[in-house]
Amino acid sequence: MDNLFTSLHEKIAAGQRITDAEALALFESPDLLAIGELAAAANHRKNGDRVYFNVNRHINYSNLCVNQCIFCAFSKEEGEAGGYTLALEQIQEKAAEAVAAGATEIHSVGGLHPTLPFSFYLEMLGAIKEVSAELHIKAFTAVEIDYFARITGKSVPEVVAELKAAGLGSMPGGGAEILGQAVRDKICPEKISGQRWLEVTELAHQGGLRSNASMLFGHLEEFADRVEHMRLIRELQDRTGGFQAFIPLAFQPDNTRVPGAKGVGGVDALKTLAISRIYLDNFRHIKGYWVMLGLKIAQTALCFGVNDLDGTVIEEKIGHDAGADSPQVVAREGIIELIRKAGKIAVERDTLYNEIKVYA
Ligand code: V47
Ligand code: SF4
Repeated sequence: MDNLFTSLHEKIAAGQRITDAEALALFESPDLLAIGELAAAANHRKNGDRVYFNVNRHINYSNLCVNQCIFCAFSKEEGEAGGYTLALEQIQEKAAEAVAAGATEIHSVGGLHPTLPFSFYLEMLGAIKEVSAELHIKAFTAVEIDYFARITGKSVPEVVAELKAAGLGSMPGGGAEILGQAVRDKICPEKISGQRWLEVTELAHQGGLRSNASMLFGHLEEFADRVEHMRLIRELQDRTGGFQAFIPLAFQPDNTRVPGAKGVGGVDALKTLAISRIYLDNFRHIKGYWVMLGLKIAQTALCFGVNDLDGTVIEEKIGHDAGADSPQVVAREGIIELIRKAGKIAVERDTLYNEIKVYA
């Protein structure tokens, strides 16, 4: 084991890539602090002491979904109690609220809606831009983009071009879950395959959209599935360079149908974030999404290779419907405080990581 850490320290100092076998050995190692040290060193080479966040707002336009992923507590079937679809005016109200709170980004995703036409999504983008042309809209995962292509009969590049023309700025990283098909068959059998998620994302990058990549961990997957997932993501990033951040999402078990579901422990969360930092040498940013991690682990993760805390969020549904006990919103000052108390420099960024303000 000691040999593992000595050789990995050398690799990281030389900016070299670690292998799948080494990543797996890290997952199997009990030495959280040694893993954290490697990750912190890898992060420091890329980002120094800077930790990024943005001021944003989530708008989940609808929770109706034709899929039934067993880890999802957010989606409802048509006609089921609790199902909703926002009207364009409601979306505009939420966007206006975001602007008033100083937001630079709207993060918008929804289920795969049984009946809404593609024109709704184009109109939604236009309606948000009408509120403020300055707002960056990060919306629609690769799963939704694939669905739009299917309901319209258009190609993915056509769908991407139309969404861009209507105001889409970039794509969030959802829908990746675990890309390996054996796990997908168990947790989200109706969802597009991992291969298709990669293909749609590659086409979106080629069409000029940046995106993120997420990994849902802590359900039925093994460590080897996490490593395979990161390998597929790393390979795609080698081809396109279109990813901005990697986001390990800690599974929240309440109201889900994952057999034997338990929450993710702090050690597993920190280890997974740290290993992703070490393994994904071609990613500049690792995002600690505080909604799923909780604020305390998200802050601690800043000493374990994480350099981005996402945003102020406001009204998050996907994690909270599944029992996340983090707050609904953290104000700009709250995020800055978390970062400062971890001994780091808080930097407000826009969605594309242009620096807006450094809180020295
Ligand atoms: O794809 C669903 C996950 C994702 C649960 O790109 C769950 O900046 C935990 O991708 N427990 C959507 N996770 C969220 C997402 C995201 C969030 C923040 C920022 C960005 C970004 C992307 O949430 C889904 C799925 O993987 N999810 N159910 C659950 N029970
Ligand atoms: Fe639908 Fe997405 Fe939930 Fe799966 S994770 S059921 S695709 S909303």
